[in-house]
This record gives sequence, structure tokens and C-alpha cells, in this order.
Amino acid sequence: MMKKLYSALMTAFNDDGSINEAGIREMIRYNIDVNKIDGLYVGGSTGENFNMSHDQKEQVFKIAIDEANGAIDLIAQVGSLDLNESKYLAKFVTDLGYPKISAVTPFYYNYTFEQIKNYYNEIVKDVDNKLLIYSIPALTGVSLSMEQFGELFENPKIIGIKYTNADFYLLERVRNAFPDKLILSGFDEMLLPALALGVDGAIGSTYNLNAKRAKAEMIAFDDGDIDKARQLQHDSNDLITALIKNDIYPSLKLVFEEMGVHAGVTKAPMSKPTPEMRAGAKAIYENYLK
Ligand code: NGF
Repeated sequence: MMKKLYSALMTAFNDDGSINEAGIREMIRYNIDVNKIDGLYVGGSTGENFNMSHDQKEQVFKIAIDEANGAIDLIAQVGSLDLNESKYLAKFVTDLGYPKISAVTPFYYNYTFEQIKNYYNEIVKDVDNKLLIYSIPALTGVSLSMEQFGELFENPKIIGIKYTNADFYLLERVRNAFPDKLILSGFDEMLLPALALGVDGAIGSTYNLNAKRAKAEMIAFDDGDIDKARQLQHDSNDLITALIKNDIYPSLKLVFEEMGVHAGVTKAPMSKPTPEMRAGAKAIYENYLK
């Protein structure tokens, strides 16, 4: 089966932190028309979901499904520290027509596994939809073991993992133990090792800008041309390293602006673009994307 590439949709904000609808629509159009992306992950880390009010989350979910209009796959990240909000949003996006949902592992309070399991089972209980666990230990501090993923998968509505984790030993164990589950890799700079371990595709922030190279890498990998895949990963990693150095979330938007896509700005407490960041973004575009 052909592996799938998803961009993590950014949220364009205005300077006052309100939603910039036109910017979100432009980024979605670019992903569909130019990137030929397979799908979008809406409301994730790159979307600054955890900075947003409840109303803003609803607005973004509505805009994304309206603009995509059935052209690509959509995954709505509905996880929240407020389980009632997660349940509400799971129903909200399912009613809007989202074919898949996802939820970040609940964080901050060092929940026990029983509490985490209850959170996931509650989110999917009243909705007719399929869920991907969003595992991102570096930001949540929550690591699940292979056995714990297995327990969560006992619920048939829980169909896979968005795996943003550099633990490739665990990835190999999980891939092997659950061959029928959907595993989408989350670290763009580690796409090639993730492909080698048999992921079904990838979701990431930098694919907004760099989807063509990432797709070419996936094809080279499938064709067995590992040297080419490695060179493409190297080129992508030069881009990703430069983005990280320049403050990745505002820079992704600034580079989009260089490409003629109006992406708005990040929302505080994320940083607002400085002149140095703007110059950095211009150089990133010129050096790694043009
Ligand atoms: O933003 C992060 C934080 N990771 C993203 C991605 O895994 C999260 C990744 O693309 C995501 O897609 C989402 O939830 O919106 C990185 O930005 C990239 O690999 C550069 O490190 O870890």
C-alpha cells in the first residue's frame, strides 16, 4: 500500500490572536493544489491547538473541512486536558464529517495508565469514528509501552498511533506486534528510519513547505533506492535544522510568506517575528526550497 503524507495544518492568526480565516484557507489550498498532499492533521501541535480557545478550535475545524471539501483525508486532533471538551469536540468533528480523529495523551498531572485508558475510551464512546493515539513524549512527558498500546487497541475504534517519538526500538516492537494498526511517523527529520521500520506514512509540520522532497524520498525508499532516499533526507534535514534554529513555529509561517502563501502569525506566548527571524526565513527559502 502506498504510504501517505500528511501536513500538520498551521493556524494563521492575526496580530491580536484572532483566527485569520483567509490564511488558513490559503495554506489548505497550497497543500492540496501544490503539495498534492494525502491529508491534513488539524488541531495538532503545529496548529497551536493548545494555545487556542474552545471557539477557535471549532472555527478551525469548520474552516478546514469546508476548504478541503472531500479532496483529501482529514484527521482532527481533539485531545484536551478537559475530557468533556475532548468528548464534545470528537462529536463536533464527527458531525462535520471528519473521517478520523486523534487525541494527545493527557498530560501535566502524571496520570496513571488506567486514567489514560479511560480518557481514550470515553472520547470514542459516543462517536462513530476512528481514533489515532497522539504520542509525543517530548512535549507531554507521557510514554506508553508496547503493552499499553496493546491495551488501548483492545478498543476497536482505536486504530493507530501518530508516533512523534525518537524511540525506534519501541517503534519496531509496536509495528511488529500490531501489523494491522495505522502508524504515522511524526518526526520529519527521522522519516527515513521510520520508513525502514514499516510505518504507514508520516504527519509533520515541515511537509507544508517540503512535501515534494518528502514524497520523493518515500518513492525512492519503496523503489529500494536507499542512496537517493538518504540524500533526500539529508537535504530535508538541512532545511529542518535551519527552521529549528530560526524558531520553527513562526518560521514555518514566515517561509510560507516567502513562497507567496499568507500564513498569518503565531499566537502568544509563541514569539512574534523579529527582523532577524524574517531575514532567516528568507535565507531558508532561498537556500533550501527554491
Ligand atoms: O511540532 C512538533 C513537536 N512535532 C512535529 C509533529 O510531530 C507534530 C514535527 O513535524 C505535528 O505534526 C502536530 O501535532 O501538529 C516537527 O515539527 C518536525 O519534525 C521538526 O522537529 O515535536
